[in-house]
Amino acid sequence: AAPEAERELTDGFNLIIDALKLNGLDTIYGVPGIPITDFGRMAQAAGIRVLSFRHEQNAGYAASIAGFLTKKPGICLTVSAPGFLNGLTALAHATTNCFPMILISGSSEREIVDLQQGDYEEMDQLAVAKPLCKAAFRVLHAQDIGIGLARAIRAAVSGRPGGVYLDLPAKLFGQVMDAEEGRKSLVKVIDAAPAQLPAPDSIKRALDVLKGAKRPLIILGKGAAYAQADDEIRQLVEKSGIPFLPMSMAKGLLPDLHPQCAGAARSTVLKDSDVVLLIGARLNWLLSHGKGKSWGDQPKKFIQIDIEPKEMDSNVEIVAPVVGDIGSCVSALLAGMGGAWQAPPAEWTTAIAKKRDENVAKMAPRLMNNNVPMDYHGALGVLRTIIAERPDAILINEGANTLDLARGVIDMHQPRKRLDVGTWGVMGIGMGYAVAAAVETGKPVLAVEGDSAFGFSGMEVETICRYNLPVCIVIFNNNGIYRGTDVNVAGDDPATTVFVKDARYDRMMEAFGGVGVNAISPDELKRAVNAAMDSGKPTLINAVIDPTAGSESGRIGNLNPQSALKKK
Ligand code: OXT
Ligand code: ADP
Ligand code: MG
Repeated sequence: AAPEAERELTDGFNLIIDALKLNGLDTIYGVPGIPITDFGRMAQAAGIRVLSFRHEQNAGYAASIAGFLTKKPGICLTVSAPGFLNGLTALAHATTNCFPMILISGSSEREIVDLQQGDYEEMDQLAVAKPLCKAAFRVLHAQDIGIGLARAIRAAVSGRPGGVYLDLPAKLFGQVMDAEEGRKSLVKVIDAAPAQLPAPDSIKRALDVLKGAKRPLIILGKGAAYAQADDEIRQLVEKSGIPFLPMSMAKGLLPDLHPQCAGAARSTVLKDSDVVLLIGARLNWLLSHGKGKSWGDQPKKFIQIDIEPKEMDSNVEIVAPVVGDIGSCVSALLAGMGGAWQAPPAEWTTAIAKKRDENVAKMAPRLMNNNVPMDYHGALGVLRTIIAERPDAILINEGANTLDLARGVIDMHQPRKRLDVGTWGVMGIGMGYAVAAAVETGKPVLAVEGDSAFGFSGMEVETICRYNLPVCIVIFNNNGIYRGTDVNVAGDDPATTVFVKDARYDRMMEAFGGVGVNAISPDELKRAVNAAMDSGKPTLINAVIDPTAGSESGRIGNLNPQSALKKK
C-alpha cells in the first residue's frame, strides 16, 4: 500500500458532488450560507447548475416543480435551522402534490444539538422534517454519502413520488477519506422508479365495469401528467370514446379543444356520469370527495388508477381499484379492450357537447371586451390567444380570481404546460416555478399572477433578471385580495384585504434591469406580452384590473366558514 502522505484523498464536499452527478442530478436550487457556501461554489465549478435564490421557500418550490416536470427529484439546498424551515414548506408541498424532491440542508453539530447546548442555528432538523415528508435521512460519515443519496433518490421517485429530507451535518463536508474507497462507495441508482404492473384481475374488473357504463367519464389528474404516458392515455381516451375531464394541471395532456374534452361541462359530467375512471387524480376537496351535491343523486361507480394502494376507498368505495404505474395500467387496459370497443351512447356525448357549447358561447363575448380598466375576462381573452399561438410556452398561474378564471379561459394544448397552486391552493409558488420551468425546459414562461399571490415570492424577480430567464410575469393588479374595494369601518388602518392603491409593480422589474410595462387595456396587454415572448427578456407587466371585478375567494367562496351568529 502507498504511504499515507501519497494516497489520493477525497472529502465530503466532493463525494456529495460526485454522487449527485453520477445520478444525473445536475441542477440545484438554493440559498448559500454556513455550512454550505463552499459546497455551492464547488458544485458550480464541477459543472452542476446552482441557482441562487433570495428565499429558500422559492428555491424549494422551484425544486418541487422541477421534479414534476422531469420525473427526477428536484434538489433544494439550504443552510441550517431558519433556512431549513424556509425550505420545509416547499418540501411538504412537494409531498402533498406527489412531486419528487430532495431538500438537502446543512445542519449543526450533533453532539451540541442533542445536548441542546445552543449551537449556531441549532435545531433537530431530522425530527422536524420527518412528519412532513415521505422519508428523512441523515449522513454522518463520508463513506455513507453514496448510500444516503441513493436512498433519498429512491424514496423520492419510487411508488407515489414525494419529498425527501437529507440532513448533512457541517462536519461531514470536511471529512476526508481515500479517494478510491470514496469512488467505490458511490451508488448509481438503477431503475429508480420501477414499473409497477397492475394485477391482470384488476384490469379485467375495471373493463367489466367500464363496459356496463351508460354515461362514462374519465378524470385526468396531475399524476397522469406526471407519468409522461401521454400516448397511451390519448389512445385510451380516443379508443374508448369516453369524455374526459382534466384537473387543473392535467389540462393539455389531451388538448382542451379535443372533441371529447368535457372541461367546459364540468358540473354536468360530475352530476350525470354513472361510471368514473380516475387516472392519477385523488377524490379530495378538488373533487368534492366524490360525493354530495356536485356529484348529483345518480348512483356512481368509481374505477381508480393510482400507484398508491392506500388511495383506494379514501373517500368513497372504489369498485375497481387498479394499482400500478399509470403507463403500465393504461397499456394493460388498452390491451384488454381488444380490437373493437363500443363507444358510449350518443345521448350522453351529445348532452355533454350541448352543455359545453352553451358555456363556451356564454363566455366568448366576454373575452372580446376592450374595457378600461380591464376586467378579468377582457385581460384573459388576450392571454388565451397568446397561449394558443405559442402552445409550447409554460403557463404559471396563482391567485384567487386570477387563478380560477384563467383556468377556465386559457385553453392548454400540450401536456405539462400549466403549473399552478396544486393540492393546497398555496400562494407563493409563482416565481420559484417560473425559474425552474425556464431552466428545466428552455421554453418561454408566462406567469399570470394575482397581485397578492405575486407578493409571496416577488423578490425573486431579481433572480429572474440575474439569470436572464425568458419569463414574462403578468400581474393582475386589482389592488388587493379578491377585490381592492374593502373598507375598514372601525379605524384608520386599511381593510385587511386591500393594498396600496394603483401600485406600479412594473417598476420593481426595472430596478433589476428587466422590462417593466404598465398596461391598462387588453390591447396594451397583448402588445406587451407578445413583445416579451418574442424578445425572451425578463418582463413584468402591471395589468390594471377593475378593483370591483373579483369575487370573494374566486370559485371557492363556499369554503369560507359561516357562523349562525354572524350579523346580517
Ligand atoms: O359546468 P359549470 O356550468 O359549472 O361551469 C364550469 C365549467 O364547466 C366552465 N368552464 C368553461 N366555460 C366556458 N369555456 C371554457 N373553456 C370553460 N372551462 C370551464 O366554467 C365553470 C368553472 O369551471 P372550473 O373552474 O373547471 O370548475 P370549478 O367549479 O371552479 O372547479 C372546482 C375546483 C375546486 C376544482 C376549482 O375551483 C379549483 O381548482 N380551485 C382551486 C382554487 C384554489 O386553489 N384557490 C387558491 C386558494 S384561494 C385562498 O386561499 C387565497 N389566499 C389565502 C392564502 C393561500 N392560499 N396561501 C397562502 C400561503 N396564504 C394565504 C390568498 C392570500 S387566494 C389569496 C390571494 C388572492 O388575491 P390575488 O390578488 O392573488 O388574486 P385575485 O383574486 O385575482 O385578487
Ligand atoms: P389532481 O390534483 O390533479 O386531481 P392529485 O394530486 O390529487 O391530482 O392526484 C395525483 C395522484 O396520482 C396521486 O394519488 C398519486 O399517487 C398518483 N400518481 C402519481 N404518479 C403516478 C404514476 N406514475 N402512476 C400512477 N399514479 C401516480
Ligand atoms: Mg388581487
